[in-house]
Amino acid sequence: MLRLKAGGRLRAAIKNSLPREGEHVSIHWHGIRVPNAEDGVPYLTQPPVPPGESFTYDFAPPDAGTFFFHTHCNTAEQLGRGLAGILIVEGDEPEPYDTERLIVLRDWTIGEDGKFGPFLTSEAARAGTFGAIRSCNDMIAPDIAVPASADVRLRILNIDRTRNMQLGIEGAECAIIAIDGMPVSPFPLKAWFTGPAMRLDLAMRSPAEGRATLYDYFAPEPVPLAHFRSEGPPMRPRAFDPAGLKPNPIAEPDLESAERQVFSFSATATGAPVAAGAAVPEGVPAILLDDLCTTPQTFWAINKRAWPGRDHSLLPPPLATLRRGGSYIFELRNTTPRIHPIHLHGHSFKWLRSNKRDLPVHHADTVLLLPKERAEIAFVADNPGDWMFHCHIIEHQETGMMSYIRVA
Ligand SMILES: [Cu+2]
Repeated sequence: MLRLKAGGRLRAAIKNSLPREGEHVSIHWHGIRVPNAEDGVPYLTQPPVPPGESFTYDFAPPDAGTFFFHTHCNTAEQLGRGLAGILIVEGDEPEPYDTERLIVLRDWTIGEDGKFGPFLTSEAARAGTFGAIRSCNDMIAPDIAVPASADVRLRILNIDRTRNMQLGIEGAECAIIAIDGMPVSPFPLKAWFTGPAMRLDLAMRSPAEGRATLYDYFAPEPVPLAHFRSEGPPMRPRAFDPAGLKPNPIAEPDLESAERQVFSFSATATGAPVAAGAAVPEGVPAILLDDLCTTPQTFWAINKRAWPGRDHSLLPPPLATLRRGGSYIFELRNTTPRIHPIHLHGHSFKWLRSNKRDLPVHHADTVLLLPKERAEIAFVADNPGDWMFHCHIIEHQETGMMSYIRVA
């Protein structure tokens, strides 16, 4: 975990010590509005870092909050094996909480033989490959000590490659205070649906005695992920009234003049790539691969274009080019029966509405699209460069549901 203060600068060198020949790496700073050259996407924003070589990132995060960083190369396997870290930017609390706990949720894909993998399976065509072992802070349902009757800030991160989680806490009062690191006016937590890469900051009033439990309800039976055990004398006798966090300097989109763009997230019918110009069989959606881009398997596409591949080489043209400083409304249409957490690099957007759910307006960098959902987000395209726009179920990303947006 890296912690720095808002306004501070991060200089971080990555050294590739991976043993496998050709296994290159990079670091993507998820949710941080970095300059494009620091965004850590091989071929798109930087050359990949081959074994034995180094690369130094240098930027000042403009926003406080809960973020993470991860490799953006061969992501299914590298993230699967654990190449990720947490980045906390401090400075958003007008008054400090009594204490804070980090809650990092993920699966581990480990077979009965005790070995990692496989990380990319035919499940890529469906929900993706789930790990056999679920963890919180690399432990199974740990017991986490907290002071009794205290206001505890929980920084919860879903850094799994595949798993969507409906998070809720039983045994304690909780309010959501930030989503994807971006503050919201506190509102009571009932349950909140998170996909891979999404974060949730909670204020929790710990119980006077006993314990509270964090559950994932998106399962046949609720799965306990962590327990919070109260210790010591009660700290706060008064009613729970959590303080909000300071807002981050996100530009406000002008919805009146915003240009609307529609993005359709779809599946291929056959799982086979269709080369550009090739005859498309009747009844099969035309998934056009860019000429240079070939892969054995393509299951997913954005606006009927697939850019598959584990290493992001063979760049297609951008999916869309936005005018720098312009306001945009993206309408995101999920035409599939699967859930897709759609992530845009370099920007924090505003959730506006959906045809399926009534969520409070909030900022985010990843939007969870439910099956057949149409959601609208808005933002100012104020960060110039080429920005990845992809599903964060990594197997969906690596089999086609990946593209990029140019801000010029
Ligand atoms: Cu997906």
